[in-house]
Amino acid sequence: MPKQQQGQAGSRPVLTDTTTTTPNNTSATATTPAAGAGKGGGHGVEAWGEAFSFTLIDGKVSAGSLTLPNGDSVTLPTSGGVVYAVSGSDITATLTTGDRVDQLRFSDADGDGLYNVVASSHVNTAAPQTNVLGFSMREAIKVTLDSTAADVVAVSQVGWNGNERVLLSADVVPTNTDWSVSQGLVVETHTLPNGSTHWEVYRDGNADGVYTEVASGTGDLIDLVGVVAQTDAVVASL
Ligand SMILES: [Ca+2]
Ligand SMILES: [Ca+2]
Repeated sequence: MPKQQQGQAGSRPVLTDTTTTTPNNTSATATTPAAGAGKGGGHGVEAWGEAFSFTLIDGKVSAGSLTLPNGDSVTLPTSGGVVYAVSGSDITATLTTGDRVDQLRFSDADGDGLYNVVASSHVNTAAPQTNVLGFSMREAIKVTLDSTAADVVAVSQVGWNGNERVLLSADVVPTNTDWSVSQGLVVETHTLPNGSTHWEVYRDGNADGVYTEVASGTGDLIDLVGVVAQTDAVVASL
């Protein structure tokens, strides 16, 4: 496995998708958001390493930049809906649009003024999009919980056409994927060989046993109470 380091020019911050111009050396995957990007899809953000700088005035972010591997500097958006919050050595950038909330958390743990991305997330706050036949196109899984609803016993991925693929059962036990339940949500966590994590959160708002993906990200798991609140408005569609 090649190391995921500076060379991944195709990966850039999710938050720049809608608010900045595309860096001149991005590749075909440049606009791929963490959303539904598949296994490991969000790790590109972390792959930049300590490449982010911020200017703080009175404890607030007034400017930010990303230094590309070739030395060029890309200005990070500080308007257009992106909101920065500073907490200790962490800076969180949040972009809220009509159908999703994207967040990146930067950290400068060693205090050298350069930040890396330690977590990313996005929450789908709208009802799933449907295809021409009216079926949901959002990822959905059929989940069996144990008798106390405290643990996940079985999971299968269900397509709108009725196809099912077993992801977890007595016979199918993936070694790099953990399933858990919390706040009534089902959480799938993949751990890569390098120790980084990618997670997805599912909610069964209409209690039909099929959980719809409502959030995904990398690094520390998102606050699940917040995910519940952010998806309550469309709970019947999940
Ligand atoms: Ca640093
Ligand atoms: Ca459901």
